[in-house]
Amino acid sequence: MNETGGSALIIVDVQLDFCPGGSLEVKEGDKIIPVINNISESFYKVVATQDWHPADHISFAKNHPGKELFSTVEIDGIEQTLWPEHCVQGSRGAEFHPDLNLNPVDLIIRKGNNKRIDSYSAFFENDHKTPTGLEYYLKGFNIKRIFVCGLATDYCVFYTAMDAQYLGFQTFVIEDASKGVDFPEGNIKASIEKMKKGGVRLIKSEDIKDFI
Ligand code: VGL
Ligand code: ZN
Repeated sequence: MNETGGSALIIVDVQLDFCPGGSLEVKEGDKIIPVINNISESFYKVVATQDWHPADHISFAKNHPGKELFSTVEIDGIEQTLWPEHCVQGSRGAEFHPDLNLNPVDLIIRKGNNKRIDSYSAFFENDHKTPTGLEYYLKGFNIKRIFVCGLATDYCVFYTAMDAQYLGFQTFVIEDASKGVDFPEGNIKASIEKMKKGGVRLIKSEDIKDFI
């Protein structure tokens, strides 16, 4: 913490289902874990998010008979991608990867626990209105800069970073501490472009000391 406020790290969804062997695996998703462990002790506050769905969650294709995996449907006016079943509350796949160092984590935000609505961002559900409370937590500690990393660059990292920037935090995405699903193909690149356009800065973990 300094006179210009503090810096927080948000570690997004480093859970077994998003790592190799998981039901919604991100290619080489586990490779970012040592990079995250290497930097997480440098921040004033560290938040980890955990995707945490009931088994009857609307984001699971199996809960929409006749619909294909990865197709989209509209629910309450919100476009929803239909994913394989993942991060079911209390399941092994919902656990953090055992190699992730949780000791520096101050707060765990669980998201996606309302069966009617998905929640990619750590700040709001996908209606972009219902808050998780994280904004107030971070503002309560005078956090001004947010560094986002984790899985997946083109979904939960993307929406978390865009919301952080929108909420007035100076926002950074640590590229080598994040990995994407790239669905549909090209989505990682497109997401990075959108983040840059929105004012989010993309940095490398070795450079955090220049911004923290
Ligand atoms: C995520 C799809 C569905 C993510 C979560 O963590 O990026 N993606 N649920
Ligand atoms: Zn999910």
